[in-house]
Amino acid sequence: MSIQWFPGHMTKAKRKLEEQLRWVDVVLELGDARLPLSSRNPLLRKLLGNKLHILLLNKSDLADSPKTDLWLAKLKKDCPVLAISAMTSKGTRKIVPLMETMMSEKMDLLMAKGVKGRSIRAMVVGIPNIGKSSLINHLTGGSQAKTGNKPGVTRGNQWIRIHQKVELLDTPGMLWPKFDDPLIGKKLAATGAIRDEVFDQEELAGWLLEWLKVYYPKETEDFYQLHVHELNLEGIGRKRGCLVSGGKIDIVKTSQIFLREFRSGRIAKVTMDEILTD
Ligand SMILES: Nc1nc2c(ncn2[C@@H]2O[C@H](COP(=O)(O)OP(=O)(O)OP(=O)(O)O)[C@@H](O)[C@H]2O)c(=O)[nH]1
Ligand SMILES: [Mg+2]
Repeated sequence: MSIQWFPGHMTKAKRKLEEQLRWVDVVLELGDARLPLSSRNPLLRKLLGNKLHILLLNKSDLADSPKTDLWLAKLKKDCPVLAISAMTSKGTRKIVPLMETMMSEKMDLLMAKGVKGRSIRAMVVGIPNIGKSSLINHLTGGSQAKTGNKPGVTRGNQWIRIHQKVELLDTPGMLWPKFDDPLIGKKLAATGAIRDEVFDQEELAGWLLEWLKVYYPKETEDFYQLHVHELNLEGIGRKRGCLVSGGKIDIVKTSQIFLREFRSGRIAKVTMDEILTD
């Protein structure tokens, strides 16, 4: 469940994350493929220090695929990155082999010191609603087979074996969304990362519709079977039969339906962050 972030929450989440990070070799940072920039918290980088780090752009089934490829090419200059979908399983089989490759040097060092058979320890981190639990369930195959508390791992951290050589911390690390920029806030709300109570639904829906008309006009017109001059919340409300007495359109209900249709990816597969050229 998403929560509204305020400084107290952030401090608590940050402290918990710092504690969890001590026990892992590799951090699987989940981002949203529709928001390769806005769904990431820039503070993570600092918290990670030189810990191994993989960026997973989740929900790629909902994103604009050619744009995802452009983003991957850009982001991989910074850290290893994969486009995945915890829903359709796309790309998820590449995660463990990538971890093994990245860890091979450290494992060789451990072997040289006589430490044998040590598993790679990984954890998932990300902002609310990004798919952390879905990915953990996917990687563990819904398995409840915890590998037990590790000696020295306090506060009840549980590990789940996801591969012969890899264990996953069963609770994800919570990153808070960063939305001091109003545009980032709107994008996060549109994709469902910020809960609906935070933004006025009608205003958000109005903004999103204008955004779609700029970036995905044809797809939106086709989906609603409306010409651009009728493509507004009133028009959509009429199409969806959202009427109140007197034949007026129920704009609040229309806004909710429209946001739901957008989030399901049925209007268009979208990427909302513009790729910045170097
Ligand atoms: N289309 C699509 N939906 C996804 C994907 N991964 C997760 N979801 C959906 O996104 C929503 C949030 O997923 P969760 O796994 O609960 O996300 P979370 O990060 O654990 O959320 P919190 O625990 O609230 O922070 C659910 O409705 C999932 O079904 C994906 O790859 N594609
Ligand atoms: Mg969760």
